[in-house]
Amino acid sequence: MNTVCVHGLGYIGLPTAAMLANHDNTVVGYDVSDAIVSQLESGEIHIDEPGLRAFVTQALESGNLEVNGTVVPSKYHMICVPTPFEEESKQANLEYIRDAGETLAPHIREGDTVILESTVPPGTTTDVLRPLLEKSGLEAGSDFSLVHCPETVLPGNIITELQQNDRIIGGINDISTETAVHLYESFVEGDIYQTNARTAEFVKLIQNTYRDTNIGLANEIAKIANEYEVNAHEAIQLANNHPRVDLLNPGPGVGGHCLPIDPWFLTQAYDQESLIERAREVNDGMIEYVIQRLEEPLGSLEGSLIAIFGVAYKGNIADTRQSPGLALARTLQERGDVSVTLFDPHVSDQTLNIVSAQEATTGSDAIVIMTDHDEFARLDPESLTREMDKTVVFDTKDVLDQEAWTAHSTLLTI
Ligand code: SAJ
Repeated sequence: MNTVCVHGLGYIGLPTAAMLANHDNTVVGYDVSDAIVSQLESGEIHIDEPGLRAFVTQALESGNLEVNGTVVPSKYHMICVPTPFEEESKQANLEYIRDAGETLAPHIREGDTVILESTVPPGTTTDVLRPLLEKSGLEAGSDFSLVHCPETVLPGNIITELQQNDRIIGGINDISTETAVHLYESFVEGDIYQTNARTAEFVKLIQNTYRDTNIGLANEIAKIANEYEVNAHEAIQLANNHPRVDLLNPGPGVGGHCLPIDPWFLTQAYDQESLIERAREVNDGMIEYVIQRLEEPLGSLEGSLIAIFGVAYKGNIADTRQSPGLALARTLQERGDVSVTLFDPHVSDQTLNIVSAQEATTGSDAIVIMTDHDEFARLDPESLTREMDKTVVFDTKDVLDQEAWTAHSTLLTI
């Protein structure tokens, strides 16, 4: 049986710790936050993810998973801490990785393996983490193994993807890679590919950059389609029937904690102008585009009330990090004389003043659909538009029944 200490019990660390425990590894989940540790000890799960509560409970009840406020000696140490993005400098903030390295160093023993799962700029495992771990007096690659294995799971489907996705394991040498492969083989059903640490870091970033840039292209195409009075969603679907075309969907921008950030991690040390940065600008610029499109039927938005439907960063989840819906609300409010109301059937954040759909639309001039929650497809146009002042509806995610809504509103699509 492997012993594993998982450092950081967030969106990735907690499900991974439970996954390892549910596959016969002996796991200690460690977090610096006393609040998270005590919440988990009392059986409360602080992360909203389908199936996670039962999965973690199963791991805790089996006795294979314990949570702890201190690091324990283990054969494997897996670092799953956040790497925040510095908005001003467009650089990765590696403070939590450094803290994790400093905390872990005194506990490493000969023969142990340290795995970094956090998403990081290329070179972080060898240039930032390695020297901190070697403060232990042990040498990475000979005394202990050191590996980067990027997480690739999709929020909303984390448990399935943890098990089924392929994994890329990049050690600082072959022995490091092999010892980590042994651990991942205990639960991964996908293929495991072996490489070096820097390539593994790079691959993770290009996966998310590919997706972000593809969405950037779709958004640019949507703006051009609008000039030609072509429905962008229909055009893209038709284009994708070609065997070598695979465009993603346009929308009001790209949210979450990965796609809007990882392209910057990739290019932070690259000083040429890049397509990647341009795509980022296009995606961030979609909020202004949404506002411009609203101004076409409404004129100046001054004095208007806009009902924003969807403040989660994407459909059918409750996570609001880098959410386009909230970015739209902030931008409108910063303009001065525009009021907003928020409706989201998945988000229960007390700080946001989320109201019912009916309350959000009463007296409003426009509804803007900002996420593709399944519930939005079932909204009733007649009752929701009845109490509106002006009946503009902007469906940026192509979720509404166009015929039904056109009968009751001025319907805009992206
Ligand atoms: N979006 C669009 N159009 C699309 C698809 C998505 O505008 O066609 C928007 C969404 O609405 C959302 C944003 O993009 O605002 C991101 O959503 P997502 O579902 O594309 O991705 P994330 O951020 O939830 O998860 C991504 C995934 N990466 C890839 O698919 C390459 C996931 O597998 C990664 O593990 C995760 O980032 C991560 O942690 O890096």
